[in-house]
Amino acid sequence: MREKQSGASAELAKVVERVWSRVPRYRARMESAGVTPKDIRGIEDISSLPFTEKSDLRDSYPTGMLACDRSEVVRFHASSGTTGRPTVVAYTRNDVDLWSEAMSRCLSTAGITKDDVIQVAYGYGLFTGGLGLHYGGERLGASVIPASGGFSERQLLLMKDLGTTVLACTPSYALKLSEMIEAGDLRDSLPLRIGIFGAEPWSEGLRGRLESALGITALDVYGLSEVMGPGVGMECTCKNGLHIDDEFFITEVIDPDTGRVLPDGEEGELVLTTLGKEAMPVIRYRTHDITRRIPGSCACGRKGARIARIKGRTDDMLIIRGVNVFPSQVEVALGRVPGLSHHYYLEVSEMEGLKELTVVPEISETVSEVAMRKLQMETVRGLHSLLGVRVNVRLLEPGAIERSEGKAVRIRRVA
Ligand code: DLL
Repeated sequence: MREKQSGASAELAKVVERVWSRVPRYRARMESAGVTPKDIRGIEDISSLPFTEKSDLRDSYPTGMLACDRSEVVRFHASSGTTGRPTVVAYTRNDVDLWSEAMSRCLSTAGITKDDVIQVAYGYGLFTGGLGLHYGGERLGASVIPASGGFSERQLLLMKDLGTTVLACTPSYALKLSEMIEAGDLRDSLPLRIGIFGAEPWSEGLRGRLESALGITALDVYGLSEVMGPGVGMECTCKNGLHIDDEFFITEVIDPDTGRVLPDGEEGELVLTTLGKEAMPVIRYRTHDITRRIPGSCACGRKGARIARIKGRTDDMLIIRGVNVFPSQVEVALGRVPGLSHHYYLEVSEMEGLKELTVVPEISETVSEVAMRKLQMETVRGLHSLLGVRVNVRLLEPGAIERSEGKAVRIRRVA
């Protein structure tokens, strides 16, 4: 453990030196904070370093943050974001190798072995999900099916004919596939055993739904393109937080308003520093994802940092009549109301500067008008007691919400 610590300290010093000498934006930021690489003697010095923001990457579009020679780049990915230019990220050959290793370790953490058949139904392309899972699976020696997202009938055919044991996709797409599997009564013909679900927030309620519909262990995988892609955090079968490999990442949780580092156990914004990356290392990258570091060690015996399931993003937080509301809390509340289907979205309107929230869930089967009214009341009550604020509810008939094949769009803004 001591050795590993000092290894991480040396790696931190290396990455700081690398960006200082190669990326003018990092150097300028560090100079104005009065820090030089010499000041970084160990991990404990990390808090003297300035934060990095997504806007740093966006403003240096496309490759202003490169910390290697342009000719050493072997791959680009990009995340679209909701507005403006995409954020481009780059990888050297060693970076792709490191990513494959990190992802492969995550798959092992999930209990996957070389004997598994992994169907990767995350999108392939600029999004890091498909290729990230793909390379990790191959590194592990498993058989990988690069199905990508969509073409759901074909997904089911591949699952059956190639004997898929691991399904990797967004939880919302897994929900769509699980409905098709149920409708076609196909479960018994599929050897599925594990789901690797992530790229968007999801709840324990949805985990239960997917596990029972698919007869699998459903595990949470976390990552973001600016830091690497999928493979930053992974749940083990204890399902008690996501393990983060401290050979590759340093994790901190900060108060998003003040930037103060919070003690383990306290909820705040996750900040990540990469170790070993060459093309686009990040120093104290503000993810805007809300979580906490879980103190103590996991029952599985793995050492290193563990974070709680991501609760949401600071920028997805809605303030409804003064109360902070996250889409993930809505999902938790809806999951507790029998008769709802796990498909939902939030409609946000604004009147005279005040936000109004309408929660729009889908019911799981058509019911009488009386039963519908009862369901409506239960949903309103359930949301009120969990969120602490009264919100509007509009129930939709089964199948009314379009099924997502990638990340679900949960928030719809209406005039
Ligand atoms: O979503 C990488 C990924 C692919 C992760 C496949 C897991 C599986 P981006 O498109 O850059 O990268 O989006 C990153 O998605 O900052 C979180 O807000 C959210 N996110 C990712 N994983 C989870 C998760 C990929 N397990 C952003 N739970 C992140 C909640 C997640 N949110």
